[in-house]
Amino acid sequence: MPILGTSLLLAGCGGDLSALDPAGPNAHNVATLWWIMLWGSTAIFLFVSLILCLALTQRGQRLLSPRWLLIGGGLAFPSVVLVALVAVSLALGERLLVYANEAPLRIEAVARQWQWEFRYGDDTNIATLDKLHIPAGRPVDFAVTSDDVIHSFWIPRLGGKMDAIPGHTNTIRLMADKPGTYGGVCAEFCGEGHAIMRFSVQAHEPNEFNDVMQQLSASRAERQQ
Ligand SMILES: [Cu+2]
Repeated sequence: MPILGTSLLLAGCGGDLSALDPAGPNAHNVATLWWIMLWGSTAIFLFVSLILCLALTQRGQRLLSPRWLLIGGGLAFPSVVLVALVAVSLALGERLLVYANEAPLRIEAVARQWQWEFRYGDDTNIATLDKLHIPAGRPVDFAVTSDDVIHSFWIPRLGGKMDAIPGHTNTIRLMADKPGTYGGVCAEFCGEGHAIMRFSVQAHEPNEFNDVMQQLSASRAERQQ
């Protein structure tokens, strides 16, 4: 029954904003750490519950001396758990910078109340609003900044968040494993329109991505005429 309950609960963890449904290497590392922490904390909770049950049912009998309870439960146990957790998170954190054969693409992500503007490459004038196009299988360096207040750039299925700070540029490298549509949000409260400050991400096959860039460039040139 608990397993069925857990499965039903986790069935609600899908969707295009779910960090538990990773679609890129960064997000895989984040999700792995999340699962390790979930199962680790479950094991600790069950262990402590067992000790509590023993204490309540075996009244009058001393299973461990207070000295050993303090050293084992107060020092050794948390030290082992915390050192293991730090080691795993450092190892996973080291793998957050994705390397691939191809050089990363650079896209500027500019936040403002309450929309996202994406500017592609240094030498193009191509920009899109609330719709981000990326090539699948190639790392992308997002140069994240803001025009007004602090926002936060987050594509949960591709990786962690990055603050968008006015007058400052932060860079985060993300990659989509395969073509698809993913959701993006502002993850920092930024005013009354914060809840609707969403964008969609379309990851294309590399050739298709180049076609989209050419189409955007052509329609921009047309508009300027
Ligand atoms: Cu916001």
